[in-house]
Amino acid sequence: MTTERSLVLVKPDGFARGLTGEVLRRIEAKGYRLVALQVLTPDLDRLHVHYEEHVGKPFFEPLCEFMSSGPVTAVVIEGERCIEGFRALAGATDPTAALPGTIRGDLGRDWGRKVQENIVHGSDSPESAAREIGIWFPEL
Ligand code: D4T
Repeated sequence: MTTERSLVLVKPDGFARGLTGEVLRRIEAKGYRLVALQVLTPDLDRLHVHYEEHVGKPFFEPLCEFMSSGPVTAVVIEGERCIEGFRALAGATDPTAALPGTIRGDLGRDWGRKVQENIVHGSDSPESAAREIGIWFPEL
């Protein structure tokens, strides 16, 4: 079986712009299932753990500040190869370079800030997904 779960975040920019429904629509239209969903404003402690691979990089603190600046929607999705599939739906990290047809390519842009505001996060491997789901949904 290749059924997987992935942790998706609609980041504060996507939430504030009213794009949560559009992101969820694309996930469901692709055929993935929603397993859990929560709206919350994450604190810095949680974000420091979530983004621990980026500790020490110049965008780490701006990234954590941005991510704690307002509500996000945290979602666990499920489906065969959904980790890779959601990354394809999301598009490249840089929303200017992200291809049209992707979430970031269609809906994102560069706003000239210290950190890329790129609407969504998606886990990048089964190991990351398991770790991140534990951070955001410890009850699962
Ligand atoms: P996330 O983790 O948010 O899904 O994004 P990616 O997997 O596409 O990108 P990432 O982990 O490499 O980066 C996390 C987050 O930091 C921002 N960022 C990244 C940035 O502002 N400048 C940079 O140079 C990089 C690499 C964007 C996403």
